[in-house]
Amino acid sequence: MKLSELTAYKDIAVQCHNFPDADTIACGYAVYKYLLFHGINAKLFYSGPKKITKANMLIMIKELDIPVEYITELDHTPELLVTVDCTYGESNVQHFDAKNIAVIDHHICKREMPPMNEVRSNYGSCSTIIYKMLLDEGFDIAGDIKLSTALYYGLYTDTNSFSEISHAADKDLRDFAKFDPSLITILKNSVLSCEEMGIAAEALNGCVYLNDIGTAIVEAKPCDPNILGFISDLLLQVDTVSDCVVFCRTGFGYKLSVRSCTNQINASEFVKYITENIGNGGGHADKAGGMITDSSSGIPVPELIRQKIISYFEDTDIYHAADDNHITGMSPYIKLSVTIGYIPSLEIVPEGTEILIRMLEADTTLRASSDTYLMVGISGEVYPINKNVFEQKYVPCDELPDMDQEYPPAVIDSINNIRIPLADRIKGCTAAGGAKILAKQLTRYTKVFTLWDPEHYLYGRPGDYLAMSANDSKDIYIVRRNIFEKTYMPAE
Ligand SMILES: [Mn+2]
Repeated sequence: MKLSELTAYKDIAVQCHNFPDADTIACGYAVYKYLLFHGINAKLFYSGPKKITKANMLIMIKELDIPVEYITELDHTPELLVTVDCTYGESNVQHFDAKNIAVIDHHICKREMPPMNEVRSNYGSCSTIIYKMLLDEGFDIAGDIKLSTALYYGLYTDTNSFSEISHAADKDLRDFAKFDPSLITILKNSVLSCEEMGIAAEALNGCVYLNDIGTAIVEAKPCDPNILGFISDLLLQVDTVSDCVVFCRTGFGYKLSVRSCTNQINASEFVKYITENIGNGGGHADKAGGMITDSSSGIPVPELIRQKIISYFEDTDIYHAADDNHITGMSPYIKLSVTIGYIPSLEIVPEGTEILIRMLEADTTLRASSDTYLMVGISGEVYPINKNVFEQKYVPCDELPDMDQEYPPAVIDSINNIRIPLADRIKGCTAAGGAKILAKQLTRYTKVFTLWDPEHYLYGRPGDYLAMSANDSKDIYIVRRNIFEKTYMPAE
């Protein structure tokens, strides 16, 4: 959906979820401002059993002049009702009749959606979705410090002070919003109430320590999600705890905060495992967060979380490449010659400029030089390559690579702080095919600590491939299923 589709209507109401948080209020404000810019005076509101009382929310609304109203009924049925950071019909959104519905949300929802919807469940905040939708309309938030501050704070609070950010689009909002720093400082320091500190204390008293696997589990009473991050950061400092999962019920289901201080467990992938098919999650190797929004299995969610934590340890095979791994059942495959992308770094920025490469899952930095080329793989992953190595391994071609990208890669010029999309600059090249490997499809979750990076593991899910160099049985690694199937074929 595009935001401009909303402007076909003139009588519009924008609804935030019940018990509003900063993200839903920021999103409502952004849609309100966008519509106002197009001459439409929308009604911005929230409903539910209770008016906002939290200090940070009251300050945000007052200082940013957000015209949000608390209502229990609408005086007429609007032509269009837009729900932001929530989905029409869900239990955390008070029901109002409307002639047409639009939904903008980042929570996974299995309900049937109205035709007008924009749901990106792997974004850390709904504010990020609206930020990107506004950019797509050429509506630059940089000129509106109040709106920028609102969206920035919406992302900040939904990602546990940015520590649980995973998506590249979230990083764009974090890095490019021109916010009001003194207001953000005030908001950051008025987020918890004395009651919530009591909830933290009570939750810590109820902590379950699974000493054989080094995991601590805590269920807190419903509270501000910031409390979860606070508890999990504290728990990780316990000598016997190497990872922890802290969660509480919210209006949407359950919110989780996960931490790890061991290289055996990547917190982001751990929370993705726990929430797989019932919610969403992500973040970094050490800090991550998630939501469980579907509790239709019949098992109470706290019990489900405990079961998933146990099965995560039981269902995973671990290989250390340096050990002798007697892997059986592998078959020979041949590498195909496929078209991928490349760009000489000097075609993006002048010599010597430090650039940050932003792709879906990670940022990397490098300095532009005549020797440095960027390669763009079939999943949109970007990595640097030395010009000489490039010329030995690849041949430029006229064809352009066929890439399906959820986040088209961009580089950020660190000196000027500008974002440069790469899509139009990518050229095609082909690698010589014919290399042989051995591989087998995984039936279990698998971690591989490779020879070249024993500190971090590669993670494979059932369906992905475990691969081994044909002439070195210690050179083992994981290839994701979609990449494997595009780049290898069974050898005769
Ligand atoms: Mn949100």
